[in-house]
Amino acid sequence: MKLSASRLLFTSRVEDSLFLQALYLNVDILSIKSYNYLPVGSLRTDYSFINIFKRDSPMKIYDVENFPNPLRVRMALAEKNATANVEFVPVDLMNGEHRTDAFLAKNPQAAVPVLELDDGTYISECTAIIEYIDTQFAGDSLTGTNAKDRAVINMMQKRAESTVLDAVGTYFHHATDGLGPALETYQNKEWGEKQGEKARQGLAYFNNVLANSKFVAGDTFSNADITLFAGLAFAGFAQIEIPSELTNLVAWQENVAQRPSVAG
Ligand SMILES: N[C@@H](CCC(=O)N[C@@H](CS)C(=O)NCC(=O)O)C(=O)O
Repeated sequence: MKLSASRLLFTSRVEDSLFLQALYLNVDILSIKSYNYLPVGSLRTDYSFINIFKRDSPMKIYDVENFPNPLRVRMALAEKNATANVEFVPVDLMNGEHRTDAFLAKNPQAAVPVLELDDGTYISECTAIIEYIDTQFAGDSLTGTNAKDRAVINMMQKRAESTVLDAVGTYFHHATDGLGPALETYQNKEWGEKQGEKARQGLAYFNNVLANSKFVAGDTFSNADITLFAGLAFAGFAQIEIPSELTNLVAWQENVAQRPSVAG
């Protein structure tokens, strides 16, 4: 868990009450140091410095770094300057940890990422996790702030997800070796190739969209851009080439790659 140190100055040395307040504030007390500035016998005005560790956020994200869907959530967190507020729990996906009963209790879909809140709620699906992150942290909105923007972002995000990211994913799992024979227990090469074709059409569609707008859902960067960017990263990994004539798409990808949330 990410912790941040703080030091508080309290007048009036009532340590029992401080411990109660610490409990209420969800902080851990490390030490208390008291100073008597006035001689004993005079009106007591003692001071206590109390060193605390504040639990910044008890949010956990179960994921695999550098995988396409986890990338979406990590980009959203970075866009909101909130990465340090989350504890990342690595899932040993290549050895099938995501298919164990313990993980299926968190996400019956056997997939990462999964967000765990401090009350024990598990949230899967990147769109749901990013919606939560977007409303929980300050900064430019990734999901829109009015009815029209929210609807347009939602629509374009879904298009990027189904026609690029998920289509590439199906191509990868069915038409290539995917994650290897231990995990790819059912493969349908023809279906995979068909989804690869769908992904190529999706890329051409977004190239047209980006001829007229700076970002996928309009003038501002949004969750729709995050999904498409992760889709292109997955396409590169799965060796689906982005045709160089899709100049708008290539320029947009270079532009997004320069954002601090990607470039670091
Ligand atoms: N629609 C899900 C997709 C999640 C997903 O497919 N994650 C991949 C990693 S990028 C996974 O866990 N795959 C497990 C597997 O293929 O067995 C989301 O938005 O989170």
